[in-house]
Amino acid sequence: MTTAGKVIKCKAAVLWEVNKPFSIEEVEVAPPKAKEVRIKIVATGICRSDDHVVVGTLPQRLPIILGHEAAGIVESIGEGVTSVKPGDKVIPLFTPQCKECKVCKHPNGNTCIKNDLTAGRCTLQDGTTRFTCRGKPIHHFAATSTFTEYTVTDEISVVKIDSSSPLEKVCLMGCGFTTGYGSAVKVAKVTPGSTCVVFGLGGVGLSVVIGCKSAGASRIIGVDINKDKFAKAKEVGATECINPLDYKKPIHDVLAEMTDDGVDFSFEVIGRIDTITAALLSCNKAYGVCVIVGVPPNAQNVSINPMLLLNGRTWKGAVFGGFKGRDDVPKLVSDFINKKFKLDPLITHVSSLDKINEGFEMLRSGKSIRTILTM
Ligand code: COD
Ligand code: ZN
Repeated sequence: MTTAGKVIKCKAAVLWEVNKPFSIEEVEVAPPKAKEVRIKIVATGICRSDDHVVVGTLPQRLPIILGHEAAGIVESIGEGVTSVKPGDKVIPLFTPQCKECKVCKHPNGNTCIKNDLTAGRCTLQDGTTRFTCRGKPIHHFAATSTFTEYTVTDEISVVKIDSSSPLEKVCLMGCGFTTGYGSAVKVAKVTPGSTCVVFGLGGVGLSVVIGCKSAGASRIIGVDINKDKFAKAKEVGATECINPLDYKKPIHDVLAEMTDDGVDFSFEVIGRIDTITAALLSCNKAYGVCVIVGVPPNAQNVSINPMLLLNGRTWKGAVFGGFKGRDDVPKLVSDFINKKFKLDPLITHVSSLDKINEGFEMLRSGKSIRTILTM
């Protein structure tokens, strides 16, 4: 029996209030309107940014269905949708690609003006939601909302991927992997033989390490205050790892000594003011490139002496690894299928949507890299 055109009742994890656990609810998912796509979510990862909403440091409109790192299968499409069809394997995109705005038309821009991360409307493009629970409309997160068996996205926020893709792995291409890997290969443009330092060895930081390695860096130094992250970092390509808590000196001084005056490429993948400054100071003052991947909660400001840049350093930042979602994600998925890199080391836990709260606890305690929830 076809579900197209009908409301689908399914299970979803709803966040009703900040600092409260998710509640597993039956939700109603309305059919897609014009230029929208309804997707059966197969697998979704838990990312730190979802937790930022739970703890209130990334304010969103509540109640909401979070989740933005997923893969699924198109269930039905609205009028005028041409890029995907029912049965296609897809990845929802928290950074859309409308292909019409000034940013999309620029070869180097990827933050499409239609993204909801900065707009914060927590709806689809038409300003309304497709979720209802207990008679109330439920908001969308970053136009993706993947902690649910079915979701609806705008066509600009979804991309078709290879039909042979293992969805329970390539879901990581929806955020963590792409964000980290692209920060190294596309944003920093890491060069063969270079020295890199990565601050923060969570799922995104490890993906930066994978990117540095695949770009041919000869030395990749991982920095984390949790030494339990070091084994995994070395498994994916870090040549050495250091813990700032083991040193009396500032960590950028330690790195300067280790690397004869600073690395070629440094990455901040934590989202803290102090480590953003340390990462900038860790790259060589004449030619170093520092990329900010993490964002400090509540829009805190960083203050620096302009002299830090005057000698020639480059300071950059990007979301989603600088990649254009609809153009680049299918290519990354193909690279994965062709064994250019592995995703398995990033997946430490596999669980079900019902166990979402345990999955978040695991992230908060530092025990997991990525927990994948399967539906
Ligand atoms: N010094 C060194 N390491 C530290 C410190 C510190 N002071 N504090 C924490 N760490 C380590 C932790 O032990 C942990 O290993 C790592 O830093 C952080 O990892 P996770 O698992 O918490 O986070 P990730 O890898 O899932 O995500 C990190 C981001 C920085 C990408 C994320 O939190 C963020 O800031 N996102 C906003 C930017 C963005 O691109 N958003 C779009 C959707 S995600
Ligand atoms: Zn994320």
